[in-house]
Amino acid sequence: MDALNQSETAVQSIDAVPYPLAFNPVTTALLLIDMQRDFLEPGGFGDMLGNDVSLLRSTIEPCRAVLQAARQSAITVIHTREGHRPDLTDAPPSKLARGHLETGIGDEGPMGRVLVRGQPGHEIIPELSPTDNEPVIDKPGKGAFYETDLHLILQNRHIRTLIVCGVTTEVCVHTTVREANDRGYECLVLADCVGSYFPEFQHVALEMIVAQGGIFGWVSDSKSAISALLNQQEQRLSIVDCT
Ligand code: C5J
Repeated sequence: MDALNQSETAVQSIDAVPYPLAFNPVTTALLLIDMQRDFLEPGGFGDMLGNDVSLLRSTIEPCRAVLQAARQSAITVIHTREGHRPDLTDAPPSKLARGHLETGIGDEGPMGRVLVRGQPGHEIIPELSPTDNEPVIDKPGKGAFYETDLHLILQNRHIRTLIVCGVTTEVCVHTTVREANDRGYECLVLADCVGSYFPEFQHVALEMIVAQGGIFGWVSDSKSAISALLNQQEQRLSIVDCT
């Protein structure tokens, strides 16, 4: 048996609610959703809407630690960004009009045009910058599967399990987890790696995922995920050493 085939049999388990999740690192990806300056930094879109960005910024350090463990264990890492073409032709008029905002999508703000691709605010925060081999999915909607090639990329890599981090919990994380669930993926959401501007939404959104035996997936935390990822990596290395 070669190292890859052996690693394919190396199913691991992550402590989670409602019960431990079995995963195979070869068919698992870390999905980091919309960790963009527009949502997380002072002067970004979220801040301009009057939100307290510190509630989202508390996810940065746990996300950074999980990203590091994912890179170390060589699992697939994928980032997403919510945003639009500069001419806004991919933004539904309803999305542009909603909220009657003084500074809305496409308007000039302190970090350039709000949620427009190529603008400073649209970038992923420097703490979690993607590397060249980590696909970045530009999505026009809340869900990462809507009008993107995410499903194709995951299928090409035989991915079945998604470890999900990002913002915001009840909007783009939830929409993506629901989309993924309907497409047959198993989703593990890390509670300290997802953030909401509304503490009550954070709590309820996580409860909704695990209700009824895990109707949309599993919830765990960064510590458990890191421990499972690094543990499987050690085991794979020891198998390779023995060959
Ligand atoms: C929002 C997102 N909240 N990434 N986007 O508009 O959750």
